[in-house]
Amino acid sequence: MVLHVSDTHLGAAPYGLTLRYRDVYEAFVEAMEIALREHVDLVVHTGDFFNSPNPPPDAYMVAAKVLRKLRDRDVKVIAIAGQHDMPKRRGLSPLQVLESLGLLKYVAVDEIAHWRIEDLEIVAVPYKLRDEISKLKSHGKGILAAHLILRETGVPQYDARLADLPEGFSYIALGDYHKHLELRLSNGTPVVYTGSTEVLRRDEVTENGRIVTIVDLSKREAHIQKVTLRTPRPWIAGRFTDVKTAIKTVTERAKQFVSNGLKTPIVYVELECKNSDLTEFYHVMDNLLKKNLIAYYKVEILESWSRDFEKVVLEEVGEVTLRSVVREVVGNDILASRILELLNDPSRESARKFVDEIASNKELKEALFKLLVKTKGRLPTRKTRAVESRNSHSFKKTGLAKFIR
Ligand SMILES: [Mn+2]
Repeated sequence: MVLHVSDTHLGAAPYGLTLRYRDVYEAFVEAMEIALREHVDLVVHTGDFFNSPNPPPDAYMVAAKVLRKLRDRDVKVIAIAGQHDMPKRRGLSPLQVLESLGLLKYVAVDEIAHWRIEDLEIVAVPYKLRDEISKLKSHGKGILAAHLILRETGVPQYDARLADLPEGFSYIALGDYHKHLELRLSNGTPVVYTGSTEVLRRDEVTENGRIVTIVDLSKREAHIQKVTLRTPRPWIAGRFTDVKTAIKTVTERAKQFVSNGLKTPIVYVELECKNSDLTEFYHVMDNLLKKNLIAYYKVEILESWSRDFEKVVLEEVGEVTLRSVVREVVGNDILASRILELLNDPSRESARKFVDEIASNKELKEALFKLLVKTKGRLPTRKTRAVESRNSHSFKKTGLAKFIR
């Protein structure tokens, strides 16, 4: 039996919160303890073990404690480097530190590794070598482990397509994509992103929580079983047009999580409402914090007046480019293109050329004079000001970030 775990990101502190820093460690520990509880022979970690190539000492301590336990029970652990636990320019990966301490035996960082562990053949492809994946082959019962993004995840910048993956393996374990996703090759081989053990960004929140995958390779076909972790902090995320509904939903769901013995949730809501309705919302959230029913809340306010305003402005302005804005403001095509040239190459030499040309060209001189009178030295016109206000007012973020230890 094999436990597939991924993207544990030890040392990460989502939102910069100490609470979340701890959550990341706790989820990792739970995932690894499942390996002991389920008596697996092998743990396959598909990358981003650490959140950075220079993890904090705490991250090493947490990893070492768990890995020692697994080693003592003769559970083998393979780890491949993702982009997070790989130095950007030079030096070792923290995985190699664990390797040199004898805490990890099977590590793939700079090369594609081929191991035979009992009757299993394992090929491990670190992030750095991800483009080589289509060339690989299995000669028996095998696992292919890699850290890369498949097009099938829906992530715009992908590394490979499902169809690029080689056939011949019994199970393909993937990391990098943080949501749990099960795919199959055309011959039926399971291709699994088991997902990260904690939520690092809001768009990683899933309905069914955080998952590790147990793979049974004793039969001809791999049998996979999902195990949901209990330590990851639950989320209440959503968009509401009505404060009363938002309050009701958050309160009910928070109580549910807590009475089920889970951690207090993170609340992240987008509200489309008037400013005046917010006092009540904040009041209730502060109360939930005080009663220890939620851990943290964040609210984004989308005011309805600003949305209408935004629509009008967009229709009026059309496509905005620097060129069109400058032309609009300056009111003279030749002067506009000279100014753009100067912006492109703001050297002393081009400035001198610009001044010389204006001094010798009556039309340009007049255009510049008109511009200075029109704007009294301030350049933006009504339209450009509107674009600026769209950026600075329409999506007003109210970050009342609070959390209780
Ligand atoms: Mn990751």
